[in-house]
Amino acid sequence: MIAVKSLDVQTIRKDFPILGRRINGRPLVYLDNAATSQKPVQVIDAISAYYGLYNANVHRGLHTLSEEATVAFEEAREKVARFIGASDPSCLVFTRNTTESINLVAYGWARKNLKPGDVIVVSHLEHHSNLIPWQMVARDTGATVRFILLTPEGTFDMDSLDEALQDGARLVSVSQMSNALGTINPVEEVARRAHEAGALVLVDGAQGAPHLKTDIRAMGCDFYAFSAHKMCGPTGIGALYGHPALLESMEPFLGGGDMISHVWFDRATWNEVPYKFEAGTPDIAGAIGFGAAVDYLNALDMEAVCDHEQELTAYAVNALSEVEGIRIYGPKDTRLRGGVISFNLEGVHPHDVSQILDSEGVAIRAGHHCCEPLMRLMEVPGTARASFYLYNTYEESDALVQALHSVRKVFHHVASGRPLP
Ligand code: 7TS
Repeated sequence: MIAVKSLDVQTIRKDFPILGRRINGRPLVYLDNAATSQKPVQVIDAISAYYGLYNANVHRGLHTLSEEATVAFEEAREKVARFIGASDPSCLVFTRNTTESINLVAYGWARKNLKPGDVIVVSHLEHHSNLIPWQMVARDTGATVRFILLTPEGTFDMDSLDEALQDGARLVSVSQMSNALGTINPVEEVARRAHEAGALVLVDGAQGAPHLKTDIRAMGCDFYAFSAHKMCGPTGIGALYGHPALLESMEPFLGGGDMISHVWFDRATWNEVPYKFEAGTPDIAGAIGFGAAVDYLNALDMEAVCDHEQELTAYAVNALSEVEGIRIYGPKDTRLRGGVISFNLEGVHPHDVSQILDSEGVAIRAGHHCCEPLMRLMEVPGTARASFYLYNTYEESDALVQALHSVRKVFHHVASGRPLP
């Protein structure tokens, strides 16, 4: 596959100061991007400029600084909305992260609308943040949660979606891409079938927005949840896109300043969307940093980002397959997966893999990746997970493979009882 516009990774790397670090005497190889991405200097500078030059609260003061901060905050909303293909920025609510965005739908829409007999459909590979809120809604409303099952390779079994959609489905909530297996899910087709059955669709874009060119209109979802920190932006800020009519009809999640229109001692009326859902002083610096992050990604071109990651992943999967005793999870066809590779080494706990890799400067994540039920299905305590982003190189993939050979060597010696050379 030839990239429309290929990434100049060496130049990109210069934008990320942290990538110059050495860890345990080795150059940092950061392969924990599914947990959070690193931040380019453009984002760090945008946040610093806000605090250093025009720090003020938004939407209230009539002084110059407050006006400047408000303009920057609202411009960020426009940029982020445009980034996911939403034409109307008022449909984009700033939240703390994907988790809060999903909870906003759970509190603002689901608790108000669901009743016994209603069904919420999620898949077996969801992150806890797209499972627990629905378990809680089910507990509080009497609705039930049904599941899309997985094929042995970790893709959606679409027949099980059709079954789950029968009788009472009101909401289907699925991830665009799995953080545990890397599977890119067919969200457009899920949305089509869900809508045919009369259900709304929420897409958890935590792993989608950072890595895949995303257009919520083409996807056909009613809600889209994502976090800035996985896409070059700061922590503490995320967003929920909602269909305008749905946001209008929803109850606020938090009450307080900014979310009201008028207040009496015994009642209040709500501000317009999206402010109705943004009680209290927002993360102004975070929103401005989020805007700078999408500027950065737009300048690179998301199709080029996606192509780079898929090519790098195909290369890495191929090289990793040569490591003795490795088991790689998720789809074999690398066109069906993003830059996440979950694996286990026979006889070695994933925590030990991660620790030995760290001693060689390679940062990966090990554990259940907030997908404990999926790990139980897979009958593993957890996996080791390498996850790529736009600044990762083929040499870094080689360093990962090299470090895994070291892991094998250490454990081979431990198993044989011989001292390490
Ligand atoms: N959904 C998916 C698919 C995710 O990967 C994550 C975070 C979330 C939701 C929650 O995002 P948050 O920003 O609200 O925390 N995933 C991971 C991970 O894989 N390792 O650390 C966090």
